[in-house]
Amino acid sequence: MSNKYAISDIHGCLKTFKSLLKKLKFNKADELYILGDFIDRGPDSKGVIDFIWELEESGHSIHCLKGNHDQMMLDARSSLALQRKWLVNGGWTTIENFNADHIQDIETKYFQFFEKMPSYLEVDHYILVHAGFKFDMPNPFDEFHSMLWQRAWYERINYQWLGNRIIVHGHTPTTKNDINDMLNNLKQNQYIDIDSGCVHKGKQIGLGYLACLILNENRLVFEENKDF
Ligand SMILES: [Mn+2]
Repeated sequence: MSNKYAISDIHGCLKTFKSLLKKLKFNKADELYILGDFIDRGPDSKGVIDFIWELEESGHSIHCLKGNHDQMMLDARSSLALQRKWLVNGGWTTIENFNADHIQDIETKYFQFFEKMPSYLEVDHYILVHAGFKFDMPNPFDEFHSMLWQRAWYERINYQWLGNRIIVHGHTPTTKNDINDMLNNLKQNQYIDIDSGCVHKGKQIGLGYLACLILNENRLVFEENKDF
């Protein structure tokens, strides 16, 4: 039995990520899709990336999409203003976690990991993306900024373009109850946000979970934050 799993917004919460994979019994026959925001705010961003590499080296299939935080870390190299933007949005924790004084101290392989990531993926009848789409484009797949940053796009979905596909995304922290509701309405609405605000534990009731959508079963599994 092999499964296709979608997870988003790990944000350096390595213990929770490991614990969720254990709960899922993630194995080499499965496919894991991670919808971006691997880093920032949580305690072990470096560890999350190293662990993904370890899993890949041992023969697991993992497909990674880029999130806005991953892009902010890439952009932080190009100007001081962009570096500041990243640092105040959780990048400080990441720099410290890498034991670095400056972004230049972080090994190139971590930047390359993000650089080669696509912004969306189509898997069966699912479209996987970090944030969302700009639906007034003739082809929403052409607009990269929205795929990393867009919020509140549900009202503007172009269902003619979408056809029978379902959009799975992260980016906007959403309570466990609201995510469960979205799963129940999946057939009509054709979208689901699987960012259960793992790193935002304690900020609002219903946040503080790492969620997984099992694509082949249309079933959700939640793991409570184990990192703090
Ligand atoms: Mn995020």
